[in-house]
Formats: sequence, C-alpha cells, structure tokens
Amino acid sequence: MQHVTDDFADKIRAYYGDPLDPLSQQFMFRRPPTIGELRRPPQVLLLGNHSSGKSTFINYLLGSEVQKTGVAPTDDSFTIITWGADRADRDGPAVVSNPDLPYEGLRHFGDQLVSHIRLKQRQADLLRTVTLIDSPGMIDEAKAEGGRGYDFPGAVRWFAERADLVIVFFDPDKPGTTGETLQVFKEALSGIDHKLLIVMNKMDQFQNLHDFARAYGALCWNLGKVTLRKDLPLIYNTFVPIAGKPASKLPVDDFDEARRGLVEELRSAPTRRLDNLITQMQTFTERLRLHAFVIDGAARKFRRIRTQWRCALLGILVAASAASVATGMLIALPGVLAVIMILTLVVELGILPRERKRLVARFDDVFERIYERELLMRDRDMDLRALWSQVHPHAREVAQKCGLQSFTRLSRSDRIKLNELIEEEIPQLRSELYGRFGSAEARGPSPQPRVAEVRVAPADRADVLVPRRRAV
Ligand SMILES: Nc1nc2c(ncn2[C@@H]2O[C@H](COP(=O)(O)OP(=O)(O)OP(=O)(O)O)[C@@H](O)[C@H]2O)c(=O)[nH]1
Ligand SMILES: [Mg+2]
Repeated sequence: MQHVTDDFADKIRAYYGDPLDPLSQQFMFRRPPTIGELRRPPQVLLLGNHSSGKSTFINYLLGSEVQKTGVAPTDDSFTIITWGADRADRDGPAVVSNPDLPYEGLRHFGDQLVSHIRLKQRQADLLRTVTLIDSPGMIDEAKAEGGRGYDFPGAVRWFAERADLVIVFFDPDKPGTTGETLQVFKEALSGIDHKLLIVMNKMDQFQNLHDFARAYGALCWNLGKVTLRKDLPLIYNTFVPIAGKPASKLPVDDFDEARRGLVEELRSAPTRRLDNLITQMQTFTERLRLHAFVIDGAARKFRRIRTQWRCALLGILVAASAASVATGMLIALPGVLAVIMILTLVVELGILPRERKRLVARFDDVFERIYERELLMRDRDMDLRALWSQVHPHAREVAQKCGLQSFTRLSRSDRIKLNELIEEEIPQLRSELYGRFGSAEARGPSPQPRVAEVRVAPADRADVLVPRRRAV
C-alpha cells in the first residue's frame, strides 16, 4: 500500500517538475506546492464553535489526554498533532521555520498567528497515518482582524485547503452559524465542500426528541444560508462517551453508529489525500492554462502591433532615403532621419506602451476571443466564466507589472502538454487511483459528494473546457 501511495505521489511530483513549474514561472502564475507540501502526511482539520467538543473528540480518537478540554473557550491556537516516536511539543516559530514540515507558508500570516501555532508529537497509532489539527474555538461575534490579531478566516482557509478532511463541530447550545462561524463558512470553506463533514455533537445532552428536532432544524436552516449547495450535507449526529456525564435520554445506537462512520471517514484520509492531490494539481493546471493562454494571446497581439509599427517606420525610412537619393536631395537626408527618429520615439515611448495598457485592460476580450466556441455551449460557459473570474485579477496584475513584452512565447509543444494533461493524463491518473484502491475506498464510504464528482462551489468550479480550436 505504502509503495503504491509513494508511486502516485512521485508521478504527481513529476508533473509539477515538468511542465507545470517551468510554465508557472514563465507566466508568473503562482508557486506550485513545495516538496514538503506534496509529501505531507494526510491531514484532518477540526473546526467548530468553542466548547463544541473538538479537543474531546481528538482525545477520544487518540485514547489519551493530548488536548486540554473545558467549558470555557479553551484553545486559542492551531495545534498540529502528529506522529513521533518521542513525545515532543514545539512552538510556532520552530514549526514554520522547519523546511521538513509543510507549514512554512503560514509565516505569511504574521507573527501573531505563528505564536498561535503548536505542534505535538505523540505515539498514538492513528497518527501514523493521519495528522490531526485542532483549532481555536469559533466565537459568536466575528472579530475584525484586530480581534485575534491575525487573519483567522485566511488561516483557516490555508489549513482547510491542505487538509484531506475538514470536520466542523456544532453543539446543541450553538447550532447556529453566526458570527465567526458564518464568516469562516463564507470566506474559508467555500469550494471545499467535497471534504467537509458536519457534526452535531453532544447528542447525549438532549433531554427529549423535541429539543433535538429544534436544534437540528436550526442547524440545517443556518447551514442552508451559508453553503452554496442545493442539497444539505450529511450531518453526523453523535457524542463522545465521557465517564461521569449523565446518560443520554435518547436512544444512542444511531449516535454510536454515526461516530463509527466519522472515525471510518477519518481513517480513509490517506487515500483521500491522493485524490485531493490530484484534484489540487488539476485545479492548478486548469488555472495555469487559462492564465497562460490569455496572457500569451494578448502578448502575441502586442507583438503583432509592435511589428506592424516597426515595419511601417522602416518602410518610411527606406522610402524617404530612396526618394532623397533618387531626387539628388541628399542634403535633406539628415532631416528625414531626424523626423524618423522622432517618430520612433513617439511609437516606442507613446503608442506601444499605450497599446500594452489597452490590451491588458481588455483581457476579457482576449478571453472571449480565445474561448469563443466553448462560451457558446450552455453549462460549460458558466464553468469557464467562473474559472476566469478567479484567474483574471492575478493575470492582469502580472501583465500590468511586468509588461506583455516580457513574457516569452508559449510554445506549441507546451500548449499540447497542458491540454493533454487536463484532458487525458490527469483523468487517467485518477482512474488508475480508483483502480488500485477501489473507487469506494478512494472516495470514502459516505453518501456525500466526493472529490471527483464535485468541485462544488462556483468559486472553485475548475472542470473547464479546452480551447481546442486555438489550443494547438
Ligand atoms: N455531554 C457531552 N459533553 C461533551 C461532549 N464532548 C465534549 N464535551 C464537554 O464539552 C466541554 C468542551 O469540550 P472541548 O473538547 O474542550 O471543546 P472544544 O471544542 O475543544 O472547545 P475550545 O477548545 O474552547 O474551542 C468539555 O467540558 C467536555 O467535557 C459530548 O459529546 N457530550
Ligand atoms: Mg479545544
């Protein structure tokens, strides 16, 4: 099993090595995942209101008191709990500056976040295959950035994008998605529904069915407002058995079953990880292709315009010189040359920079032109436009800052490589993965939509078309 997993991870790494990383650099797209990120162990992120039972659930999974628990807000840190032969605890600065760990990217969020990161190495068996990340409990009132001192939704998104499973806990006291939870759902969890599990915890606290129905209804109602899905996600109604707590007044068999299902999902994280890595590469490639095609399209147009102007200037120079020689008015030649020099300066310093700016401002037109056929197809046009809306701010920014003339031409073979990767090789890699592990295992056992089927929220709809006609 391990060597198959390594085999897939190697293949994915090889695609980033060539062609994705060089093309990404050529078009200043974005940094591909680092080796550390690609090699990272499967990760599960636990989110939820404060006191919803995240840390208690972690302790239950690991069979020991790794995390502190309590009714008041207990955790204000992201705690990475990972396997280690020796028990060790590390602080944020040591975690984010260790190149062997995949957390260097967190440095961008500033010292305040870094000081709220911990890493705990423990010997629990489950940690051999999965790393758990406990998070600060979310509070009712969304605090502005100054409240926590760092961009909390941004940090959650960072962890969530790299997690293979994100579990969001609610409890009977706070089944609503208000304040910070609402903010996190909107800003940090959109587009990752395929790996999101919702848990209604502490079911043993309900006194009767009526209370349960009210809390469950409130949760569904609130989730409906923040998730962009048409259907409601599956909700795991469960609790963690705690010695000394009063027994549940409701029958617990179903709640126990849901807990087993949840643990099962957690154990499938290693195979999910490969699926997620493939999805991550697919999204990266599709965005890179759109980014590169549009910049290259505009750069080609610019080069054509520049060549036309330069040819025109050369033509004038040749014609004027020939006329001076033919008419014997050689004395006029320096004057002609001076005029052409002025014209050249006007073109190079005035007209061409203006053209460059105009082309960048009209990236939408370039996009429409390149994909004009695909945009006529119903359904597909929405996907393509959604993808473009995510790609174009960065494409425009790099084109403005670097200038269209600075991008080397996208070669025909690179176009073919990108198209083949998206159309053939990535789907092939995914079906190979399902073939090796069995689709049920690779995609997890629950009835929720999975990675391959859903790249859900419009913000992340990446299953895009190929600009076949102009692609090669
Ligand atoms: N009855 C019952 N109590 C629970 C359950 N899970 C957790 N608790 C209790 O709820 C309280 C809060 O649990 P924690 O695990 O600390 O919650 P948390 O989500 O980590 O809270 P923060 O760290 O503040 O975000 C503790 O007193 C736990 O004993 C449960 O399933 N049933
Ligand atoms: Mg906690």
